[in-house]
Amino acid sequence: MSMSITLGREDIVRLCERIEGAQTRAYAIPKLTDEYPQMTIGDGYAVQLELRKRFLAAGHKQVGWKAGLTSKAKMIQMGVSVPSIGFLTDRMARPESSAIKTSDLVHPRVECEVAFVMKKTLRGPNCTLQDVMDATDYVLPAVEIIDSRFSGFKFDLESVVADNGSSARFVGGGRARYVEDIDLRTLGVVMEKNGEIVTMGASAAVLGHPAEAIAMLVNILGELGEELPAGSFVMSGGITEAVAVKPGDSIVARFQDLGSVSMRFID
Ligand code: OOG
Ligand code: MG
Repeated sequence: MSMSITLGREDIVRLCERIEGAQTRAYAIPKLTDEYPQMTIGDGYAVQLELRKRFLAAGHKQVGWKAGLTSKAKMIQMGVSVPSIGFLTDRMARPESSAIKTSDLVHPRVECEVAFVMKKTLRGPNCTLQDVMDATDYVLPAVEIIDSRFSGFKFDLESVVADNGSSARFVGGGRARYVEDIDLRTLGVVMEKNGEIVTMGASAAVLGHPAEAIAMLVNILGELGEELPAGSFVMSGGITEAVAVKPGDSIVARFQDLGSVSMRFID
């Protein structure tokens, strides 16, 4: 993965403003590589960093990170075969069982993920699954509401990284567990929409073990010169493909050993 930055400062700021406009005012834009076909993954992360700095300057608080495109189901659904990372802020968090507005989103989709809360700071390179297990305080079930800002939910890795990995909202809940008390690799998950099962899977779908996705995230952060601080809330990536939602829909994600997470969607 090339983390080299080829775009000049003006282009990075320009692309950041384009993404920020689409995110905060909920409209779709063409993928960035249509205009910048040469842009690299490093350029995508430079745009994401610019976006994070703007949100933090505006008073948003970063609560953690997310790994994306870490399961085969997601890679196939999106046509991208390399995982990505993005940042999570307090403004994206929603309480369990809440009504989530869709009018400030473009075309939301929901996905089931295992979330980790860290008790030790981790740094790449060479962060391993075992390092992650040792540094984890507890895990909990989560639903991520992703919302690509790109038309038709179609993008490439460079563009989706700049768009902060389609991050929009997330809901944590259910029952928090210590990693030593469960088998994190074989957790089954079932997602219901309006009372019907729409997708299901097992946590091993995420790089063989969700902690592997957190190790990958720490190693990407290392390449970007950053660490994963203790206290971070980290999502390991959708286990199944993402499911589109619209006003009126209700979602229940049932996780083996971790309880369930639910929410409904309104206009
Ligand atoms: C990119 C975000 C992927 C996941 O869990 O795989 C992601 C996308 O699919 O829009 O959050
Ligand atoms: Mg996700």
